[in-house]
Amino acid sequence: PQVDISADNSKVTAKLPTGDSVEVLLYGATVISWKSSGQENLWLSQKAVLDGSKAVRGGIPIVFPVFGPPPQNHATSSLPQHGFARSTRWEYLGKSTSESGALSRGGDDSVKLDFGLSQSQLSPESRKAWPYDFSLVYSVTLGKDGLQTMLNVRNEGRESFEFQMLLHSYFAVKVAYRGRWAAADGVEQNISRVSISGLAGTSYIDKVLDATEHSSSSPTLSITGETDRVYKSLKQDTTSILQDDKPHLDVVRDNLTDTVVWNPWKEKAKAMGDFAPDEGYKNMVCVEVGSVDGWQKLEGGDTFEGGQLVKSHI
Ligand code: TA6
Repeated sequence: PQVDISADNSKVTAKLPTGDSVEVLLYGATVISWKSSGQENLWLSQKAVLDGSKAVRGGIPIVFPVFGPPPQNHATSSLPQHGFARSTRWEYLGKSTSESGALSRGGDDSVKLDFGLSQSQLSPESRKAWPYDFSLVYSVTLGKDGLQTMLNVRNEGRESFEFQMLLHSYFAVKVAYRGRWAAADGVEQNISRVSISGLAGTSYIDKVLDATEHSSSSPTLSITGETDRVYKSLKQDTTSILQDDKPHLDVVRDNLTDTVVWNPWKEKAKAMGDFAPDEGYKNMVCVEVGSVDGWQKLEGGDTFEGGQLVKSHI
């Protein structure tokens, strides 16, 4: 495996002998690219701001310590939506690689990149807004199974705190055709051929329908309009993105119980200044694993770890 840090020290890139690669901005420890079998699996807005002045519109932003607009009368009340992790510069802590054995011809090469964020790296306003002594280690591992991203949260203080976390993954929607991304049959390659499975048998909060609670009975969810659902306490650990009813990406939760499915659709996409092209909502879907229903409580000195393994079927 090969690991490079950009000349301006803003981005770390890792590449495997297979050609698979991952790119991580130190800003927000935001994964902005994950390529496997020569294809980009993540969606990144053409107007995504990548200079560290605003959370990235695309890739995998990290949501911590609060998901969504923070509640009133809570320790997170004065934090911005989705917390500070995605809009603070993390430290690159280093890499660990495993070389494949001569016989496996690169089959089990893998590379793990570690990033750190602790209270001392926060802006004064973030530290004031959420005055807890914490440290995060975010591990991004690229291997033959896919991309694993794990967040380790540690309470470095004596006072307990509560938090939510979520990986706000923007996945690219295309239809593979004999290994190539093409308009296989002239039909537009987009969200109309996508469905999401693995969400049945639980309840979800529908934020498009005024955050009302619904039961989720159908085995798959098609995206036919603005979609913003928080599926809670899912029993099984995998949410899959199907294209033409065939599994394309599996998003496997690790020690997390909730999955959010989001597509802004036409109007909301147009209304976001950093969302481009306007039609881009047809080529992306967010499947976001997290612990966002209620709060995780962490006692002083304790740690929590949760994340995802994303596997591509291409
Ligand atoms: O994950 C879905 C969501 O909470 C939506 O409600 C929408 O707000 C989206 O996140 C994007 O939020 P952002 O703060 O990145 O514009």
